[in-house]
Amino acid sequence: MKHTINGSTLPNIIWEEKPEGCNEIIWRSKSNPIIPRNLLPGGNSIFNSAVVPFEGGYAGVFRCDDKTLTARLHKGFSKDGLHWNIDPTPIKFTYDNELIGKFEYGYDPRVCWIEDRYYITWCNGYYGPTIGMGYTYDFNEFFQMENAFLPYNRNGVLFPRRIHGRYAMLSRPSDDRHTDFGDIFYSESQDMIYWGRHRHVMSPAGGWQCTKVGGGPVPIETGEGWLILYHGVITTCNGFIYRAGAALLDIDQPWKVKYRTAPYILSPQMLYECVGDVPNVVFPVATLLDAPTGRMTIYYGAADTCTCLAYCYVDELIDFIKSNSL
Ligand code: BMA
Repeated sequence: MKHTINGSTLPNIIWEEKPEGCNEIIWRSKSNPIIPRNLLPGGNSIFNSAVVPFEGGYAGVFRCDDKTLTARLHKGFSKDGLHWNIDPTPIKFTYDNELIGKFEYGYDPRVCWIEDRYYITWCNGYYGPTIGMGYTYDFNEFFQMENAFLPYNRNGVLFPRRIHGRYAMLSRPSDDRHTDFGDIFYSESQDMIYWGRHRHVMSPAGGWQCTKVGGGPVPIETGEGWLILYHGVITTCNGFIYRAGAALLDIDQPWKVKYRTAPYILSPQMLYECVGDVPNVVFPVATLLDAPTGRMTIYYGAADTCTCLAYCYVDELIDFIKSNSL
C-alpha cells in the first residue's frame, strides 16, 4: 500500500534493487561492508555511524575506535554514500564549559537536521555513559552543548521537528557496564538544554528483543505515525545478540506505540555481522530517504567492527510492521 511519507527528496539516493527471489523486507548491499575496519591509519574499527545528505553528496559522523580502543567521533564526506573519506583527526568540539567539553570517549552518534542545523547526539563519557549533544552547520566547525541527561543513558535519538512546540528525544537509561536491561523513553525540551516530561515508550518483549531495546536512526514522519527502527537484544549462553525491529509511534504522542514488529527485520547472519570484535551485532543508526519513491537506505554497524548498508521500501516496511505487530 502507498503511504504518506514526509521527508526529503533524494533522487540520487544510494540504492540497489531487491535481489530476485529475496523474501525479506530488508536486503543488504552487495558491497558490504562498505567501510572496512582499517580505513584509517592506526584504527581498529569504524561502525555504528550516522550519515546525512549534505551539499549534493553526503556527510557523516563516524564512530572510530583506535588501537587503544578509545571510541572517538570523526567527520567524513562522500559523493555517493558508498565511498567515504573519513578525517583521520577526531572532531574537536568548541564548548563553553570545560567540565562538559573534557573528552573521555564518544560513540554511537546520530545526526539529525532540525530547522537550521545538524544536531549530533552520542554516547558521551561523563562519569559513565550519558547523552552528549552538539551541532554543526557545515561539518567543519562543531559546537558542544550540555549533556541531555544524567548518567547513565545511551541511544539518544532526536526527532526531526518540534512536537507541540518542543524538541523531542528518545533515550535508553542504562548502567555503566554492558546493561542487561533497558526500555526506551521519550523526553521533551523547549531549549535543547533542559529535558523533561519523560514518558515511557517501550519495554523489552519476547524472543529476540527480551533483554533490552534501544532507539536507532532518526524517526521518519509518515501518515501511519513516526516510523522508527530500533535494536533489540537477547541474552544467550554465548552472550548478547543484537537484532533490529521497527515500530510506528503516534504522531502527536510519540510515547504511544501503535505497532511494533514481533519478528526481527534484520539479524546477524552474514559473516561480517557474526564475526568481529563483538560477534552477532547489527546496529542501525542512520537512514537516507527518498520520500517520493519510499526508498530507504539504512546504515548499520556490524559486529562492532565495520559499517554496512541495507535497503527497504518504506511502504513495504509499514505494511509489514502493521501485519506483524506484537
Ligand atoms: C552497546 C554499545 C554499542 C555496541 C553494542 C554491542 O552497549 O556499546 O556501541 O554496538 O553494545 O557491543
